[in-house]
Amino acid sequence: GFQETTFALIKPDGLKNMGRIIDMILANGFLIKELRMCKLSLEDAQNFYKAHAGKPFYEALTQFMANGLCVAMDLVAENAVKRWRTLLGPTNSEEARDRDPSSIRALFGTNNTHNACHGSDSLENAKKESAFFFRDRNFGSCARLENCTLCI
Ligand code: YYY
Ligand code: MG
Repeated sequence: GFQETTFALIKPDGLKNMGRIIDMILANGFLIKELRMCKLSLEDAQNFYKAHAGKPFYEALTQFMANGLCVAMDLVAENAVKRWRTLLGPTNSEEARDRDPSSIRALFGTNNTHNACHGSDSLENAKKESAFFFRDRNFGSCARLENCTLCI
């Protein structure tokens, strides 16, 4: 099968479990192609979740996302989009604890808003979300890793 890249974000409530979350990412066979810690402005958070603008949870969600550090990652694997969302589990962490107790949201999330991590829902959105978080990435001649094959 083909390798694909999805976009993952550890949300502010997940940061304290960053090590355990990255352990699970690696144990499940993903490569981490890009990783950066960052803080979203409220405007960034509103833009990231613009598909949910107007919903009753939008205000609380965007305030929460802008209220601490996030960790943005590009994850590479076969069927990465689907496999990362499966590893995340259901959106609501309380529901995740019933339906998929070994999922990331079951283990590290709290409720329907504070759910530890984000995962893109399509390849198209993964490209858009990654482009936003890694927009100043140095394409082409990456000097960080010698003989690195990830930037092809
Ligand atoms: O893609 P996913 O994150 O699993 O769920 P979405 O339905 O796209 O919602 C995005 C984000 O919004 C979710 O991760 C938490 C928050 N949210 C919420 O606070 N309350 C809801 N009832 C639904 C979603
Ligand atoms: Mg979504």
